[in-house]
Amino acid sequence: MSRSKLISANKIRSAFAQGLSEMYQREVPLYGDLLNLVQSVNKQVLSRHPEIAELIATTDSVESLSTERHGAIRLGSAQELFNIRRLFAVMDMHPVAYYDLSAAGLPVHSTAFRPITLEALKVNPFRVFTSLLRLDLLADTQLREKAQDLLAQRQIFSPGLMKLIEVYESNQGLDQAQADQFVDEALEIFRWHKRATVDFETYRQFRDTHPLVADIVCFKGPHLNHLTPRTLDIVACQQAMMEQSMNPKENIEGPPRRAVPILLRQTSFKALSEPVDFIQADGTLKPASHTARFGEIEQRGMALTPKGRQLYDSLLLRSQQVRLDTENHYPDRQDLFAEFPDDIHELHRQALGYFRYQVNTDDGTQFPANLEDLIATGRFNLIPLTYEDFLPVSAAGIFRSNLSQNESESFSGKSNQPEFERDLGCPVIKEFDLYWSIQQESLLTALKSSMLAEPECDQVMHQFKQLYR
Ligand code: OOG
Ligand code: NI
Repeated sequence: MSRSKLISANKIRSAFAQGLSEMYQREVPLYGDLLNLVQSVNKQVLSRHPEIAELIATTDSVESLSTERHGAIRLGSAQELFNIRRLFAVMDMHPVAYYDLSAAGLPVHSTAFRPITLEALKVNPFRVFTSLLRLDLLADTQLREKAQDLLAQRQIFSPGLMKLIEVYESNQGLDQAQADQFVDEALEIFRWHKRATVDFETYRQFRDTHPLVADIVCFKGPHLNHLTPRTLDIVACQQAMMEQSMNPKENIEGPPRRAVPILLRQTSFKALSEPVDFIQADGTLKPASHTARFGEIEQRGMALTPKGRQLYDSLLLRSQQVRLDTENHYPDRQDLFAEFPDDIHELHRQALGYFRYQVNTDDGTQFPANLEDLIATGRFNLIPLTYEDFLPVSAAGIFRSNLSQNESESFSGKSNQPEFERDLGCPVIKEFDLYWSIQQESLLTALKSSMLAEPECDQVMHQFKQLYR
């Protein structure tokens, strides 16, 4: 096959994300309303702050500002996880980070499939938060076996789709017709099925164990459970969701509002109760309902280093303590987070966040052979790297406010990354390594165009490595 006919993975990912968005808007009309709300808030922000549009254009495009940034599914078996990795690879989406949700009492562990280069992220950053059920955490052996049987019987990948994945793996690409068919068949995996694969009593047993277990094992496939567009003002969106009676969750997950936004802030409208038909032993259908699907929004800030993340986690823990002590759902976290530096230069000086260095060649002064001075003199501009991953505490908050009932069981297990990676078929990529490499690469490029001599460049690189280890 001639390579020129191959379609770029970025294009396939964009078509897939677009297809998912259209399908989900048809399936969950309230999600379409949320998209409109986000678009209109984003428009208002841009008209009030034209400088934001300029900033966005450096890492993203203003036209695709309000399109989806992520979605989420929950898988049932090792085989499903293994094949979904192969499927996402076709779209240049790779498993980054391991999230242990058992720490939050949920019987799943997760990763996110996402593009990993700045170029691919800029074209379309769409990613899928993907969880795998941990049957090993179910105490009831009979139920566990029943779940295993049900999951073994279902086939979420069509034979045609598996064929296309194999074609991709041997040719390192798909042509236009193959890519179109791939997107169509991949979308089927994420589709909602109104008819459950079990009778109501079986569903109820699983739901009583944990609503997540029922959501995963009682259906024909791992229906998409939410999509998430990007907002420029999450507080305004939360307010608008309230005004439009969209039933948003009570609080915004993640850090408070800051001058230099960090990590990820998220909120959602709560999951809807939707009609489902259960197939009874006598072959009749029993109409009932199931609660799983919702619509979410996100606002991303700067990626933090392990040191920055540690500081964030400790402040978050403290704010949760305050919330418990005062029984206040809305403690003023702005105060608590005051300890976290909120100035770009300070964040760099303390190596709390990741950046790109951008050379400023405008003025003719010397380039100092020192990283600090290069920044202080304005020869190097600091551009924060956007956080492209997820936050387990926030994810648990999102999961929890979207379950139909209070969990009847809390699953405490050990984190089991080795098992997850065995099921996945490869190790997950370490998110910190990705950010670090992007920063280092940008420093190399900046130094090359800096007119500094080679030993001086080496010295600056050494200083960077000392600072960011
Ligand atoms: C995934 C929840 C995690 C997020 O944005 O943190 C997530 C789920 O409910 O399956 O999507
Ligand atoms: Ni989400």
